[in-house]
Amino acid sequence: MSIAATQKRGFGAVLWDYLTTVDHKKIGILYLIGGGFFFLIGGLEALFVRIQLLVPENDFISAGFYNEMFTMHGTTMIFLAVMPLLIGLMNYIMPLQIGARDVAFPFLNSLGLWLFIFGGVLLNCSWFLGGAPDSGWTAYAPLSLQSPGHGIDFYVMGLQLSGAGTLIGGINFLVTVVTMRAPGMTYMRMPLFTWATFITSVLILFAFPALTVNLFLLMFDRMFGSAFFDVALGGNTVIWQHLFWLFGHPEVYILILPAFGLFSDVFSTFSKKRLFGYTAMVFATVLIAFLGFMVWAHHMFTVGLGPVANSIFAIATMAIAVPTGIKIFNWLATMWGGSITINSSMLWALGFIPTFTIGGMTGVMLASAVADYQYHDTYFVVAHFHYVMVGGTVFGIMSALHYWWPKMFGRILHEGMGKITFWTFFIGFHLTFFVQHFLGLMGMPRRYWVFLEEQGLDTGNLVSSIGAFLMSIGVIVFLINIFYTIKSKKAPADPWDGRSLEWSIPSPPPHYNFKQEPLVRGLDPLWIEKMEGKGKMTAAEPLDDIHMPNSTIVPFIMSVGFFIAGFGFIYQVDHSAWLSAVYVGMAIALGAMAFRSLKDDHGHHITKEELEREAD
Ligand code: HEM
Ligand SMILES: [Cu+2]
Repeated sequence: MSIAATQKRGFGAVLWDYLTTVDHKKIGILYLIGGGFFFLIGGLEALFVRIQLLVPENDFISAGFYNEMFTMHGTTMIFLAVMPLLIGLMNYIMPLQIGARDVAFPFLNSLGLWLFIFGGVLLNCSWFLGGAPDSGWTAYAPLSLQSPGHGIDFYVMGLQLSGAGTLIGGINFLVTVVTMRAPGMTYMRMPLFTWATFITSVLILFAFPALTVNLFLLMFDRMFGSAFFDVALGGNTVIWQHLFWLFGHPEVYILILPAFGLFSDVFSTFSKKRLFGYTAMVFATVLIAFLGFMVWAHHMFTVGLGPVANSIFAIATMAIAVPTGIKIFNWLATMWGGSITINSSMLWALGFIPTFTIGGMTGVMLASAVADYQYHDTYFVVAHFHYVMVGGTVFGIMSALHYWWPKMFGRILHEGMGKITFWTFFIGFHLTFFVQHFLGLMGMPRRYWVFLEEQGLDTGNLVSSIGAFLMSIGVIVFLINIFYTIKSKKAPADPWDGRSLEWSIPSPPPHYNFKQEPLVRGLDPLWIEKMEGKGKMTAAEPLDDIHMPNSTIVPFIMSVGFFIAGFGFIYQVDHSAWLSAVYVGMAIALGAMAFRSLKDDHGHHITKEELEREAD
């Protein structure tokens, strides 16, 4: 594709461009659209739950449907909404921050995206085909073994596909950071968001295989008559829990570390100061990631592992508060004495600090094994994890969107609407979840369909549901903001007086990102050049032809193949004729792989002449 192709094109051409793209920026946008779509679905599911719990003994939805709602809400939010939104941001921004022209494996990047999309679609097909999964996002055996219908089978196949996509994406980011940094971009000069992407990728690399294996075991148990989790046949149900949380606990750090990285960039940009304690921040990130793998059994205190195991896991869990505390203090110290701008992006970052701190404190409470016998499976836990996951990750995503929107779409989001979004969501959030701590302490169990009249739970639940609607209003204002902004005036390359490399190129960037790779001379490279009066990056190479990968439809077709095979695996239990779908689907996927392996594709060059014609 040449530069001239950026003129107006028809809808079909744009669609084809996005289906075949291997450009990390377009893939990032597709992740944002996909994740955003599933965020709305997951939000709708949460509203169903909250409407059902609006008043005591409500019969708005049936008990079975309620189970499907909270299961799909949790599953969707974690796997299909928040994680893809983060991966979208990482995909778009990280290569720009290290001065790269793309990720290391553009083809795989596209494959990861389409596997996520088709996995998510497969999972949600269950709504229309006889019922969604209903044994919680954790799908504990034996509950998940005994769940009738195909809901859990959709869970298994859908998550297997999108999980494979995530694993592929993580490996890609890892290799990109290791091999594609611009000259001078040493590890200790990388922005914290890039560091977080790097460490998050390591977590994905080690955590997701545990999920993959677990899903395979459940698949064999449900579809092919094995008995890994079936106690009656000599299996062990606790194995599911161990493998699930061996994945599941690191997963929450996969969700929170990118947000930590983003906040570090935002605080330093809008305080006009170098990040306080940069080295400590990097090591705290690494330490949190490491400890994240050591604490999975804090989800299993009540299983009966015994006092020794419980104590070890309790102490290890509490230890995570130390590096997290270091981070909180460093963010505060970054703002200390800085010249602070409070805009929409910064508001989310400021709102994050107290909110996440509350989540951290309830986390330490839950880490106390003895106390957890009381809290376990009550609304206290629901309050805790929403404080960290919404107060940390969703706030982070919102901050990031306001911060990088001009870079990604060339438009600045409307400040007034941005502030309305923040305040309605922030107040709604605390209304929803703060009271849940007390509902939990009063004994309201998690995942229950109704509560009774005289239990004293009415007011709390009412407040909680009202808060959820307030949050929805915030989200709607944000959507209006997006559409409103399409027509606003173009954003400059560097609207926030930024410090890192992504602000040194036009908004949105050309598809090759950097005309010439920049020379990095320290942390906050763009800021260094500004301080020395140059204002722009020095090139590390002469202007020359740029080598770029070609677009391809093959990853899309490969994912369609796996999607078809997924249906085959699910329904072959009912009738062996469905095995043909397995064969057809796998043939498509393997055929696409063979095609990819056998056909040489050397990419294309953007010539020096074309680059020279392009104005700065
Ligand atoms: C922003 C608005 C949100 C609202 C109003 C909301 C509300 C709820 C409610 C009412 C439940 C059911 C509790 C129960 O009865 O067990 C729930 C469960 C859950 N939520 Fe959310 N939530 C929101 C966002 C999120 C986000 C962003 C995430 C993840 C990143 C998330 C993850 C979960 C999980 C994992 C569960 C547990 C599901 C299960 O028990 O299997 N939620 N949420
Ligand atoms: Cu955990």
